[in-house]
Amino acid sequence: MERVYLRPTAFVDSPVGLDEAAQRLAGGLTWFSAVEIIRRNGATVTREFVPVGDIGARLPELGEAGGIAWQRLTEPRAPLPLRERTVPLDQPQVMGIVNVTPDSFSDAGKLSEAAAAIDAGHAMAAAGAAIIDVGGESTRPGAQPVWEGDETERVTPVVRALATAGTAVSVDTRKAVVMAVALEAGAAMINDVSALTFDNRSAEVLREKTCPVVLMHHQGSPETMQQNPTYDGPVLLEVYDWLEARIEAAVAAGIARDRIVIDPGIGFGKNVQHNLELMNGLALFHGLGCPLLLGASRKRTIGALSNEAPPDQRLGGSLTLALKAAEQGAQIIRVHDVFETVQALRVWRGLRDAALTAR
Ligand code: 9MG
Repeated sequence: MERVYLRPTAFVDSPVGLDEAAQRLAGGLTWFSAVEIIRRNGATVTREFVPVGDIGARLPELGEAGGIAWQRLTEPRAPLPLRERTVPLDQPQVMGIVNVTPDSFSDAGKLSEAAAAIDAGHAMAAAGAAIIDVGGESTRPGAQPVWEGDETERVTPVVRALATAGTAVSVDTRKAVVMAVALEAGAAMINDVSALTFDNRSAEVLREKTCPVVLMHHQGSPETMQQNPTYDGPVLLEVYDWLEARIEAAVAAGIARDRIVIDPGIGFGKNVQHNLELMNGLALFHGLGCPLLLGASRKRTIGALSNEAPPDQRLGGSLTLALKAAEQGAQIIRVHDVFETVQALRVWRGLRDAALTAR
């Protein structure tokens, strides 16, 4: 059976003077003037570039799925409700990464790790992060799983302290127990890199709540995912279909679609070429109708393209990918270097505002 995908492309600085020739992407700060219509039938994939002004006439032949994708590409995303905060999604927002992973097993070590994580979270919020993502289990390639009791013990004090200070906190976990305890402690959002596939009790926990949840694409588990990842077809379409299926599964489990944030999962079961293809094609994912989160900060692809620079020397590449994501309408960008990313996005936004007003 043929599948149709619509990828917004040919981004323009401003729609002024273009009338119907440019469309605003998902109510954000970018406009696109062409669509790549991708058709996939088994192993056959065809691609065609169509000006936005001609899409209306082409919709009947694109079927119901094409019509729905077109509507989703162009309708604004609602602001993200995060307890007492509401984060607007008409511009890219920064999510700061706070890892609470121990290097000591003494009680003093645990306390100082929590204190350092809390300080880091406050500093990121002050630097302009709209959300702080707190994680107690590393999901890096090769990382070993952590017992849920340890993970809960690591993240809970950090979540409680940041939430009490009025910060919107997300919790990066694959485990239902950790989700439940963190939400009780004040977390406003769940970031599950397994997209609710790791723990079959997660959907049950989330069904009873109203918080947003990130469903991220991955292939394999952190221990093995980077051992020669392969895909049956174009990675962009494979990830799109997988995310669509996970959205449907979450909705069927009682999690409303408007609570779901999607993420293509850069580096999770992907080689460098896969990651770059996903970055180049990111705007496609708006066709799923959910806010789009992108996490590429300090990832290996950057090292691979810069003489194997270590993670702490990947700021330039991280900023490049953050801007690439913003350019394609990603609503949430997950980063380590909050101050620098916020600054980059503010300058990017200044450029866009100037393009809108200069005539
Ligand atoms: C926890 N974590 C590590 N990388 C990530 C990414 O790219 N996206 C999300 N949502 N979480 C991530």
